[in-house]
Amino acid sequence: MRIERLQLRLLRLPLVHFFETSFERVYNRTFIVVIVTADGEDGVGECVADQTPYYSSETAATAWHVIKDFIAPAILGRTFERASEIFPALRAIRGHNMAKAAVEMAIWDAEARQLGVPLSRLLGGTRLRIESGVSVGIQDSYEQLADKIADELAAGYRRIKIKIKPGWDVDAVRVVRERFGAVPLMVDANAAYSLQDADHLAALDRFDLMMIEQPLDYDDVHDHATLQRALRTAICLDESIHTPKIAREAIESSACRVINIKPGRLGGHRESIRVHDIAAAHGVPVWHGGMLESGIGRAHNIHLASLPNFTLPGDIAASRRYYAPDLIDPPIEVRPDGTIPVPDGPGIGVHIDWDRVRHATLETYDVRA
Ligand code: OSB
Ligand code: MG
Repeated sequence: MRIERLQLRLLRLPLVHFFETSFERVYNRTFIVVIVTADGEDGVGECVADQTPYYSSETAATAWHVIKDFIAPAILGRTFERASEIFPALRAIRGHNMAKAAVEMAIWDAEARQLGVPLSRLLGGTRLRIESGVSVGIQDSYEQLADKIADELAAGYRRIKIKIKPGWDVDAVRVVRERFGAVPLMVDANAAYSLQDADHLAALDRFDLMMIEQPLDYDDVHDHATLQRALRTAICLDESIHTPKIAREAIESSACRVINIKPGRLGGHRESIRVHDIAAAHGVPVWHGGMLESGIGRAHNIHLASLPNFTLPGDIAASRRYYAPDLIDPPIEVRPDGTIPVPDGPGIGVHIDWDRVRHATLETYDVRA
């Protein structure tokens, strides 16, 4: 595959409902869509870097800069046998996994389209549908939280994750348990606590949660191992796991019993598969996270989540929870049984509505070999 052309589009889309984590409340998403042309075939990827550096150090602006000034020159005009060669070819660029992932994933899409196969086949996926869960943000009141969860359960979702932060944690979980009983439930703290909160977090143990996601610092492994020894509830790491090496260290030091895989955080599909395989070899289950992607990124996620060790429901939900309309038509829908079928057309297998993409575009960049 000769990499012939790379296009960037900076888009802004309003969210259907605001989304609040321990670090911020957002009402819209500003993100980059990448289109790579290889041997005459276009592939599309979405960059999950946000406007703010609060989830990770990358932002849409840093990703734009790194793709334009470093990634594009490193791959344009070069020939690769497979998309799996892209991440290693970018080794000289340290970090910037979200920027790398957007380009790498577009090239996986292009390769799958050239071969005329669904992306899931190329990635090694084994399932035809994936199990879907939802991530419910911090709300204005516990009543609003309970109302949202009631809607999600009625739609069929197979597990509920609620965001927590100091002041919105044990009581929020209690409200959910009292109202909804033994539904599969977990919490995500997005790094809002420290080891000094260990006793407070242990108060969550009696609610029989599936796991607590990233309670401690965004780059921490060691303190999570200490905390895991003090908790009955399983720890899942998200932010901390940005390389396969750290995934191995986290598993071997028992800092977590579950891993959240997000290809944006890891640098794309290749590195995600490596983390998936390391976890599988250690008997550690993984699930697929989400970053409020449009249908483009969401479609990539669905294909990746079809690999065998994604044994827990992920944060991959229907388009209508995020964007109305989505950038893809038809949108992604969840079946009443809480599953999403893996698209079976070539590549990511969804139809992009380019008029909607153009309408949401703030800025473009286009470069050829
Ligand atoms: O920590 O998983 C997270 C969204 C933005 C940033 C970080 C996270 C999230 C989510 C939302 O939890 C998942 C989704 O529905 O896309
Ligand atoms: Mg998370």
